[in-house]
Amino acid sequence: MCLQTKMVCFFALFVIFGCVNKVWCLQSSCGAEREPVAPEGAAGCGCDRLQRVAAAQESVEEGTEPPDPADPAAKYSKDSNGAVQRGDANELLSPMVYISGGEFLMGTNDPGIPADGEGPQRLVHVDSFYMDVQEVTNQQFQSFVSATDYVTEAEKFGDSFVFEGLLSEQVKNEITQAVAAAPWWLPVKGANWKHPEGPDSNITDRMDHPVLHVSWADAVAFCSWADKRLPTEAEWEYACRGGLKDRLYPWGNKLNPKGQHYANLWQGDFPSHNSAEDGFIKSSPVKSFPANNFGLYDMVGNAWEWTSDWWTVHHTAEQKHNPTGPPSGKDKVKKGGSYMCHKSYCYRYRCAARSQNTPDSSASNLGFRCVSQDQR
Ligand SMILES: *[C@@H]1O[C@H](CO)[C@@H](O)[C@H](O)[C@H]1NC(C)=O
Ligand SMILES: [Ca+2]
Ligand SMILES: [Ca+2]
Repeated sequence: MCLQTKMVCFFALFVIFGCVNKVWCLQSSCGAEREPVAPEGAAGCGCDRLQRVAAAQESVEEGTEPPDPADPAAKYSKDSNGAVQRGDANELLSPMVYISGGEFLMGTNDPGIPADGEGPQRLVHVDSFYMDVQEVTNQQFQSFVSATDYVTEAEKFGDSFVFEGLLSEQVKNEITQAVAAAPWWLPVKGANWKHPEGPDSNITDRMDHPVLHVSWADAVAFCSWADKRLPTEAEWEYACRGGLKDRLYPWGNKLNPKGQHYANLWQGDFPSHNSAEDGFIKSSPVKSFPANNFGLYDMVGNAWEWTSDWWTVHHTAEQKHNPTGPPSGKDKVKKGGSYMCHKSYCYRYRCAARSQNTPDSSASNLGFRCVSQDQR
């Protein structure tokens, strides 16, 4: 029933690794029918409810290494891993732009999805920083892995979430346990950054696309290796807005100025029909759409982007200086929406929009970019 058009499902998705034979155990429930343009708390593109419940060590399948609990930032930082040659990789790292610090209005008093904690609007100051002009690409992540032998969490867990519409019939047929309330998200064995739609897929033709299926710790490890870090949510949003005040998108308030597409989103009906009017059914090469005023590409759309902040929906109008989010939490904040976002289900391709995932989550529409205090 959840597949019926114009029905938005509430669902919670718990992936429990402690089950017999590490079966994916899923609980879900559907809410009542809702107005599709006001999808508060909705699954959206299913973007926000995917989560792994961290595996207890003994429940991990035999022969599988449990995820490394060590701080990935410490393990892969330049200081602690001085033997790693970054010289060659340096040329492959993303160019960065200088983001001159200042004040901006963070969040919105006219939230598209109130349950996400988009408001209230508050005056925020961020110091200057540098930001990757693009999402981290497969090519760049490949150079990191080559230099460090890093293994992502999805590779350790042995699976990752893939949007059903991207899967081959063969892969789909092998998945016995679908997510009832979110049939478009499937846990696919062998899906990871090198195999975005499962073992029968690869990234050979996608080296300039954003790396996907990376957990928060994977993103932190990459940025540390590059001598960078993840942006705070405030830095990310300040950068997204590109100096424009209180606008919806990085380029203004109109989604398609002059009939042009400014981001890789979803056109058509989600999740059944993707017309790909913007040219792309799934991820696109980075920089396929115009940059904002700061020279940043794909801030909304293409891949969701991890930030360093823990998730909370409780904000005040109080002025803030370089906010870093709550000191702890369960989920990390991600920003910008993805190629799966459509207004009816995931109106989250706005600068003020936000969503969350547990740090060990990975999916076929979630990536990141890095920032740094100094020029890299
Ligand atoms: C990658 O996938 C394409 C089809 O998507 C296939 O033609 C090609 O052989 C694959 N390459 C490798 C190295 O597996
Ligand atoms: Ca698209
Ligand atoms: Ca993006």
